[in-house]
Amino acid sequence: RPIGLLDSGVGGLTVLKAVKKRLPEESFIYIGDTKRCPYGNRTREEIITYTLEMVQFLIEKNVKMIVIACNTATAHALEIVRKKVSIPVMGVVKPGSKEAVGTSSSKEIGVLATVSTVDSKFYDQSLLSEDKQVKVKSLACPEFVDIVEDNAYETQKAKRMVENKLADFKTEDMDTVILGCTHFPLLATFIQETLGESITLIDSGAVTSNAVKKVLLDNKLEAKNNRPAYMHIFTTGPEEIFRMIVEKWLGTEAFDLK
Ligand code: DGN
Repeated sequence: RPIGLLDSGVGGLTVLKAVKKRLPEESFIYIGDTKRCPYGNRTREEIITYTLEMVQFLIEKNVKMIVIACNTATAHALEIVRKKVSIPVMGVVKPGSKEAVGTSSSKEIGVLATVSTVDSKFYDQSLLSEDKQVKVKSLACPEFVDIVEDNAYETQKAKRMVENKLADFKTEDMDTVILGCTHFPLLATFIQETLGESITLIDSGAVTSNAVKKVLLDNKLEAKNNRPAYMHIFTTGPEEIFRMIVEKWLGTEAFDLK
């Protein structure tokens, strides 16, 4: 059975790529809710409803576990989804928080996320539950999501936008910044250039792959090696831009877009 991943759009592909690399023998079903993206400015109720719809879709595809590859959906719906389904469900906030607290020496950590994730204070709680001494500074960057969904994340316009947005973000002691939205790793080069080499960026997708591996092992759900792995990718929105981003990010041969 495949692993299911969901996101509001293309952002969760950054998680899919990392998990696929870590677990090449596994099969994957991905659903991006491009039609209703961005989730970042929506109400909690909307985010919960849409997330549950995608969960239902994945359950119908007979997935063996679900990764909510969206920080906004994780912040609002993780616990609700866990209560609804009988397979393991994980989000991206806890793995990212753990890694950030482990990485930071100063314990002053930045979080870049959507408006809704920042307002939920889910990262603050998650980071503080790892270490009570942590100081958190968050910034909502909704415009980063739009530029990624428009497939314009490698342009000069994107670079300038990141530079302007993050010009005053860093504090003197901050040494670690969480990319608290799964769209943001696509802008990681510009974010790193702007914040400078003294900052370690935490890509929650990359660290989530280790947590996925652990869940599979703990629940004896690893793929048996006797079937070829596949990657089926679905979008609720128009296919064209989605396909270009998938191809650029995952490679042309690797997937099957539905
Ligand atoms: N990719 C989503 C996240 O990680 O929060 C949110 C993007 C959005 O829908 N605004």
